[in-house]
Amino acid sequence: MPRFVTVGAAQLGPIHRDDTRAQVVDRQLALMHSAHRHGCDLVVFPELALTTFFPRWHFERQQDVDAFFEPTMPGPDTARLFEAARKLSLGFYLGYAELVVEEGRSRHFNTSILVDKSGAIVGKYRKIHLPGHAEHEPWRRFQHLEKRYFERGDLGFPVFRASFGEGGPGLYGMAICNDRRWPETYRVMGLQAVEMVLIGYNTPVHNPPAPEHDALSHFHNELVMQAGAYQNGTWVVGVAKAGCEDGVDQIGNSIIVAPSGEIVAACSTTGDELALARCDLDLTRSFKNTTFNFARHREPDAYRMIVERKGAEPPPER
Ligand code: CDV
Repeated sequence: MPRFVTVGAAQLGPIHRDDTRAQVVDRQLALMHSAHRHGCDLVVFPELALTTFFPRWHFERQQDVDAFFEPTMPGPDTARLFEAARKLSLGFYLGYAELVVEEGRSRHFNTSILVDKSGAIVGKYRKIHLPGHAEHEPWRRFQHLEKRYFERGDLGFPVFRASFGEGGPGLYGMAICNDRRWPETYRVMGLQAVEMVLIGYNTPVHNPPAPEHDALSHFHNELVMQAGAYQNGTWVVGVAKAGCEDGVDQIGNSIIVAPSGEIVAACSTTGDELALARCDLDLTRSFKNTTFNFARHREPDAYRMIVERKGAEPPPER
């Protein structure tokens, strides 16, 4: 029996610093209701989907940083999302800033969760590729202090077996924003036979260290997700928090990519918007079983440098 999942890319427009969690959750619920009316089984929200993208500011006091974090999930405001999941029989991916106390130590992660149609958390991922910088750099028009405010994720790139659509469970993975630019992200999940990778992001149009890339931001966004999908024979759903947020323009360009690498649905605004696709999880097979039959064609012995070496080193001069 074919396995179909109708997935909604639930793009959010800007969330400003003064917006409350309750206001944001209201907007997310409106997208969930719309997704339900359109027959979705699963909706994907962006990275850090409950607040403004706070790493753009340098805060002196930790309490000002912690105000953007969720110490519980579900929490007082987000509980309504889990209730809606149950009531509408609609799963969701949500990105948020996670504050957890472990062995008496506060830990901060840039996290996403996968929630099933019964409102249960069935997967968690903590962002591994943290871009930006750790110290205040006043020359920038805005900061990108992810390396200061978050620890590197400690859960690897797990793949979860979960049921959202018709015909049986599928294999789902998660990544967050900058992760989507790295082929290793998709390949580690590809090696677990992933069938759909869910990715939320916040991508400023302007890249302070390399402004010459600004005009290519949509091209690069599509390039990496289309390549990741095709090279691993998987669906990829990339979802933005878009528009002019607290004075910084962020790209939209939320897309759903088929295992062929083709974009099959896309948002066209930079506001709250839903793009959706009915995804046949078994479309992955013709890629996983032929060109990208890993067991047959990969040559891991020739790739050792990928895990043994971190930075690029030119060969010695003769
Ligand atoms: N939130 C992000 O990870 N943003 C990065 C920016 C800084 C380049 C991205 O890769 O989109």
